Amino acid sequence: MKSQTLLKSVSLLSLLLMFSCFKDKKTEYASAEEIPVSREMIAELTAPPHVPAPVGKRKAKKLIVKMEILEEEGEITDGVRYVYWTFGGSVPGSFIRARVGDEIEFHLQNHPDNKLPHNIDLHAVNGPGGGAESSFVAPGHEKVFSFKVLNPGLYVYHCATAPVGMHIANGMYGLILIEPEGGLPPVDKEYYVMQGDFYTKGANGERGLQPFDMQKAVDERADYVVFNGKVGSLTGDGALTAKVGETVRLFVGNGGPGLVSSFHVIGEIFDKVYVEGGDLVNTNVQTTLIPAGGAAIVEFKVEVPGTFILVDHSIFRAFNKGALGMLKVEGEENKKIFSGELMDNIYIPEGPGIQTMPTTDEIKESDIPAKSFAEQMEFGKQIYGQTCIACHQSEGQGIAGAFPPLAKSDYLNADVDRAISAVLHGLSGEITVNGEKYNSIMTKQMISQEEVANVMTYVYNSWGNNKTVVTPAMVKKVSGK
Ligand code: HEC
Ligand SMILES: [Cu+2]
Repeated sequence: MKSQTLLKSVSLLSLLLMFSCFKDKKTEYASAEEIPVSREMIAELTAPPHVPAPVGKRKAKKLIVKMEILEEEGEITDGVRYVYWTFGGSVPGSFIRARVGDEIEFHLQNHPDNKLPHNIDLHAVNGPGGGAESSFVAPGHEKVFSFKVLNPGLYVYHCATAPVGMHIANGMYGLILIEPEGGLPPVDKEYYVMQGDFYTKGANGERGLQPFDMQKAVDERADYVVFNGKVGSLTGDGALTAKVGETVRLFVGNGGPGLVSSFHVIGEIFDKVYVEGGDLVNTNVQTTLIPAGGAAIVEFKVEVPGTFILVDHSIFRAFNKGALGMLKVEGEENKKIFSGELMDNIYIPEGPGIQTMPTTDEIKESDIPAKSFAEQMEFGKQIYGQTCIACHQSEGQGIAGAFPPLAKSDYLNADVDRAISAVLHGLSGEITVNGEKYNSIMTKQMISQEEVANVMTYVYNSWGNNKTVVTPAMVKKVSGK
């Protein structure tokens, strides 16, 4: 009896041994710590949305990273300036790409023109403060420390100098990717996207140089929530691109400092998500949570052409605070996968009869005509708040690269019939508003002619426009009915 149990446990043990041997075969070394480094190499660093070349099959190396800290003024949105503190001159900071087993010699350089000391905490480091203590560096100095890369994954790095929250809020964060031995499987397109929340003394859109607001940051009342440091960095000319049939990999980080991201791409499903940037791969995901100070790798194949919108699905952040980016996909339509609109049928719940469709083509009887300019403004403001605000924003400022401004819009002020037509019939194709090109679609607005007159009057008599009064008769003329 006894010998039998012994035999059993011995065979179990050898099985276990075999299994662990097999596991170790993959890396050849018992642990990442033992992977030897061959030569030295200067790390390629890239500004967002670009990433350095994949590590592929290269051997572990001594990788020299030279990161320069720059404090510099930039624009967070049109007319709103902000002093960013950056790793490498961009927000998020330069992307670092390494492999397991690399020995990273990190040079943190604080530019002599900077005003403050800084440091770096890399979540890819096994060591106190993630390197923060060893890298604390005054303006005009360079600190060097080194670490062995043990764990694969996508990691956040950030400044950890007091007040830590303020350094992060000003843009001091970025991503470091540690690829496993042999590299990640190749894909067609790779991009670097990182969310961050910003807190300014003035409200969202308030012009001029805006200082950081500590109290709002403590309360987590963000004025801006953005991808890649500013409103509109991934729209218009900054949009990400791909071709139909390609697989896109996004390295997505969240610098915070305060908010968690519900990362989503409108019109796509993530085929794969490396959850929290680690080894666990989830498949067929609609929205993935990215904690502040965390990351995820998402991958998806694009099947049809079009513009796919990247958002934080805490959706007011996307449409009102800036967390909106674009992926433009070109190529052949595939009607089998997505048909587009096939029909616009008349739907009558009570069955066919002598009912009429309320459309923009005729004035609804329920519309009470405005009796005065003041009433037109009041009704118009209501319509604006119900329909136009979602895209053109509360002060008519629009969203850079996506929705043109109505405030001080030269396009609007130049031609009233053309503007009325945009609302009545919709508008698409390239237009130029205040020197910026837009090439998007505004669908026709389902409001009556009376309402069009009111909302246009409101728009023309707000935000520095030319004070045209639009009458229902003018709308009727443009509608041709
Ligand atoms: C779903 C988003 C959306 C809504 C809602 C919307 N628009 Fe637009 N609007 C756009 C887009 C996009 C364009 C630019 C179209 C293009 O690129 O050709 C535009 C263009 C315009 C323009 C001409 C360009 C300019 O900036 O002067 C006017 C005027 C305008 N819209 C007025 C309105 C009014 C008034 C409403 C509400 C009744 C409204 N829009 C509702 C998206 C929208
Ligand atoms: Cu700092």
